[in-house]
Amino acid sequence: MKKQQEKKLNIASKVIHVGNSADSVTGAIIPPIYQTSTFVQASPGKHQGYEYTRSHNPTRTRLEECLASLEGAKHALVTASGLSATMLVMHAIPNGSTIVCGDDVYGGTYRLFTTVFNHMHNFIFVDTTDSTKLNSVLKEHRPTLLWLETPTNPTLKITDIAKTAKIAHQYRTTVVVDNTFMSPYFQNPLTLGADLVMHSMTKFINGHSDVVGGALMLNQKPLYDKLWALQNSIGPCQSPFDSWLVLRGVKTLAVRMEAHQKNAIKVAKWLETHPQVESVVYPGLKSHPQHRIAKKQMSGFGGMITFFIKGGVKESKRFLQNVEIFALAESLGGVESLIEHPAIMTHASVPKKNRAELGISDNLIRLSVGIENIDDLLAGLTAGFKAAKK
Ligand code: P1T
Repeated sequence: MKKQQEKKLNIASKVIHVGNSADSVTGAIIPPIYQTSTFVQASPGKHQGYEYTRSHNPTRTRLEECLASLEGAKHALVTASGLSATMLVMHAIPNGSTIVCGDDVYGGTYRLFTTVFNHMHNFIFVDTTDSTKLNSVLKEHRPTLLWLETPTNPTLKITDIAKTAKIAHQYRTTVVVDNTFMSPYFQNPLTLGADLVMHSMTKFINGHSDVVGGALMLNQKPLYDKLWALQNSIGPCQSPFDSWLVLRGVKTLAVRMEAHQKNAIKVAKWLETHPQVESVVYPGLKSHPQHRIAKKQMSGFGGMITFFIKGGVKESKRFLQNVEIFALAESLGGVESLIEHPAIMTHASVPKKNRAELGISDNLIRLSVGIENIDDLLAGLTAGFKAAKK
């Protein structure tokens, strides 16, 4: 598809058509999986653009074309996991860089920064929703990078991307946004002023809980070239089959995100009135502290909900062991509803003291609301609440 034609498409059409043109050799409507490690050359150095799958693979190229278009980016790089995408960014900046990072990020990102890249860079964790505090930290440290996750995992705090990018750029700080929770369907950080977008494709982009993958989308060619060279040198590339599965999964991103959101709004409102619930955090609720910013920068509120059950770890565990339909598992963003306990599961690597400061308490439960029937979901949650009361 021509770039001009592609740009005019709505995202619901882009997910289906960009990177998905029919196979030029056979006419197959579905692109082939180039399940190959290497490519035959006519003479040394004379090839058709592909040499070795760690460097490039035609199936992955198609996915990269599609993903770049979804985030309105010139370039996309697909990686073996979300964390390996983050790793490439850490290697792309000079040794000894200062990175200011949101204080509530996915536990694995926190672990990567504080136990692996702490030997290479200096990390400062701040509440990025507090723009006055953030401004003074940026002014004092003039960091190379600002790492934002918005909404955050798991407390769903929202940072004003446009406002924050403007402040950060005054100090020549590159702004990265982990856009995993919203997916490119509900939020496009590059258009809001960010420099680099990172995704765990494992989640909403693929949407079917059968692939682990990551992606980086950006406009700056020199940074893209550096990231690609690092990927080629270090090796965290995605397999052709996994890229093909994501190309297939992403086609329904628009309908899935609408369905996730429709169910999540109903679940969040239902939880708000439930006698066994202390409080509910969902960007679409008026009670969310950054609901106004959410409405401004996101075109929807997504499928992630965090709530505090009345009681402590005992009630949480009884609820989680007895809830129906929702599967007790790490991860999110698949068509099936998932539920988990961040303090014990996804954020166990965040020190207890930090968890307490962030409000990741023993009665905090995170839901990834799937696209099943809403009545079945509410009945499944009711089973958990009944058991928690006993
Ligand atoms: O799992 P991986 O594809 O490597 O992506 C890591 C990652 C990065 N950023 C965010 C916001 C994430 O939520 C994740 C992975 N998160 C989970 C596995 C989870 O259950 O929260």
